[in-house]
Amino acid sequence: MTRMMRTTLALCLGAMCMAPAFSQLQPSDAPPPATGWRSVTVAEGLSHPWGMAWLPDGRLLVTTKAGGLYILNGKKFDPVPMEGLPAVFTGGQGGLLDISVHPGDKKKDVRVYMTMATGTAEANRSTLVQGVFDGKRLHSIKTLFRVQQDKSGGQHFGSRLVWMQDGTLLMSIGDGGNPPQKVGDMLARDQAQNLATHQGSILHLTDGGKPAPGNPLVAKGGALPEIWSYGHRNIQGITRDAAGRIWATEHGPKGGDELNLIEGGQNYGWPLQSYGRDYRTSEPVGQNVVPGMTGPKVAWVPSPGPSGLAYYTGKDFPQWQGSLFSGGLASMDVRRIALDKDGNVTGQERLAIGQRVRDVKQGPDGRLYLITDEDKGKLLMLLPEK
Ligand SMILES: [Ca+2]
Repeated sequence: MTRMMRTTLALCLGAMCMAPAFSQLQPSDAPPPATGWRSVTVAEGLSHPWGMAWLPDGRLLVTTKAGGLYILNGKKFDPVPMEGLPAVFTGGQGGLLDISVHPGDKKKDVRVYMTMATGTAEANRSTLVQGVFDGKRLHSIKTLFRVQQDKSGGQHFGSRLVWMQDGTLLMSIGDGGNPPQKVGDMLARDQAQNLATHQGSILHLTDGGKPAPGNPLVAKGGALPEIWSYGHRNIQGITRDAAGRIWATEHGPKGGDELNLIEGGQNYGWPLQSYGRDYRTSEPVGQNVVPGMTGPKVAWVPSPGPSGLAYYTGKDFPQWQGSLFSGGLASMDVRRIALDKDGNVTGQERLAIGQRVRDVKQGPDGRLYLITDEDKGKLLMLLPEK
């Protein structure tokens, strides 16, 4: 009998066999290239586009970081942004951010939701705004939700939106910034573990911007009623898959960007659990694995800078159906993340784009679309290779 067999037997002599020592997630480097695709420019010229959403009539709305909302007519963006949008704070990563259309609005008047940084360099916060698009213009613009406390500086606002199957809304909020940035009397980073503030969390809201009923952390003393999950650093990609599961990508520190499977009530660890290192000290931030905290499904080292996340069900690429597509700012690519039916990551590939990818969405036509983060940003469409 070998030593290994004796060990295995010993593990089974108790009340039950212990589960095999769980395999720890290994960080992913840049994956191999995907083949069989090409990108085509649909339109271009918007300065640093950030988010995109399709109207029920098939037209596309695109936000720009500087605060403009543009509509794509045919192959050209209207040269003038829509009027009436609130002033946004555009310092650092701040600006007009994500956009989403109410999934229940199919006729002429549609509710349009936008996330943005509002305020000044000294006092700003992530904000959710709603307007009604009547086919030509946006009206009845109002603020639905504001993070309950100001911060200073231009780091880590989030902020992406995704609708759940029941018509409620998830909104991501960044942790507020890197040390020595503070929010209140605490390092901003540590606010991600503080359920009494919104920083570093995903919020679960009604379509009117109120706390969705039944949020799982409400029973925890002191948890703000909007918080759905926490321990996040800065989520800039979020989507829902065909099974209704929510996936989100977040920026880690230096290394340690993550893909997480989001479930209500879970603590995703930041800054106690991470695969990254502090920018200033290069020391690891937290531990790779912390009991009681939910670890990522993918940890990328080095950091691609993920922004925009789509779940693909289209016909152009049958072999890619059921995969996630994650835009990369620093990596200038899109990562295809293959999933099995149970939501396990089974592989990754890389689609090199050559420009910073800010958002990825599947259009109503089933095609994959990207926007690039440039002075003259492009709307790209992915097609099978000729
Ligand atoms: Ca984490």
